[in-house]
Order: sequence, then C-alpha cells, then structure tokens
Amino acid sequence: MIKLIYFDFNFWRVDILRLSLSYAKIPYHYERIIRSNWAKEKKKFPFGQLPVIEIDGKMFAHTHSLARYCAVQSGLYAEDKSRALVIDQVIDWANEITLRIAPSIREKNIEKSSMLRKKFIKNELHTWFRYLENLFDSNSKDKIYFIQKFSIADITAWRVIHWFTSGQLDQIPLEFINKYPILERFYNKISNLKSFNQLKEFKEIVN
Ligand SMILES: N[C@@H](CCC(=O)N[C@@H](CS)C(=O)NCC(=O)O)C(=O)O
Repeated sequence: MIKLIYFDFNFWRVDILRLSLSYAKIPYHYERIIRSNWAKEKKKFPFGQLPVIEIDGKMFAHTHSLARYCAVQSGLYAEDKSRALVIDQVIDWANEITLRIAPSIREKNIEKSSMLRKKFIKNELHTWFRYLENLFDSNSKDKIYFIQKFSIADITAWRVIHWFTSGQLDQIPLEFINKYPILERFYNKISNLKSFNQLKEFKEIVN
C-alpha cells in the first residue's frame, strides 16, 4: 500500500496527493510526523523535506513528482502532452506562490513577519493570482476545469485558493479573491462537485 508521510497539519502539498488517491478509491496509509520531532526525523528522508511517498519500502519526494505519480495512478493526469503541460504549470504555480509567501510564515519575529507579509501582498499576491487566472482562462474550454476534464490541476488550484481564502493567512482579506471573478467561479464550481466534496479528505480540509 502507498504510504504518504507529512507533518501533523493539513497543507496543500500532501492534500493534493491524498485527495487524488481518495478520488480514485486508491487506499493509502497516512503517517503524520509531529512537527516538534522533526529535527531528529529529518535525516531519514531523501531530501530532508516532506511530503514523501513510500512504495514497497522505497521513499520518493518533491511535491510535483509525487503529484504526477498520484494523478497518473488516479486517472487525474492527461495523456495529451499539451494538456499535461497545463497541469504541470498549475503545480509549479502552487510551488512558486508557496515559496514567495514562505518567508513571512517562517519568520518568528512578529514585526518582521508582518513586514514580509505586507511585501508579499504588495509585490506578489496579485501578480501570481492573475497568472493563475490567465492560465485557467486561456486553457479551459468549458470554464469548469483547467483541461476539459477534472484533473490534479483542479485539485491543486482549488486547494491553494482554499488556503488563501480560509482566513488563516494574516492580512490577506477573504474577499481578495473577488478581484479574480473567473477563479472565484472556478473555486465555487470545484467546491460544489459532488464526486469531490463528498470525500472524507475534502471534508476534513474545509472543516
Ligand atoms: N521541494 C520540496 C519542498 C517541500 C517543503 O518545502 N516541505 C516543507 C514543509 S511544507 C518541509 O519539509 N520543511 C521542513 C524542512 O525543510 O526542514 C517539494 O517540492 O515537496
């Protein structure tokens, strides 16, 4: 059985993996590592980071690689090469925006963290949401999915938009998404998709 390994909190990097597997009813085991044990656990993992997937006792890492693996297993990737490229760009977008907001999350000093967040909002947030909206708009034919059918691209974009609109991120008002009406519609449609929103992982993430 596939084993997913991540920390003891929900985050898009692992959530897109478990949502994909669960969507296709592929069983998996989920091992959550307690954050405070990380210093001694870190060296066990191939790149010293999580998420990691273990298959037949062998470990694999890096979100994009793992997402593609889970999506292929789950029928949520694309055979067509240019559609696959659209999917890959959404996963890379998620990585890029995460790397840009990360310094303001990691900073322990409250004033410095608040300054970094302001900088992120001013210089990066809108630019990167506009990029995603353009990517969706220029590729989605039906204005429901990124590529003509439900895929890991939709799961990833939905999960990251959920993160940014869930009120967990200081200074980012929930309504900022109103500036991106196409993305907002996309997000609502995916949230209302029965085959997706009935998954136990979906319910756990939104509650
Ligand atoms: N390149 C990795 C980055 C993963 C990453 O940054 N993971 C963070 C948690 S979200 C982590 O493991 N942090 C602990 C550390 O780097 O020691 C990927 O694509 O998955």
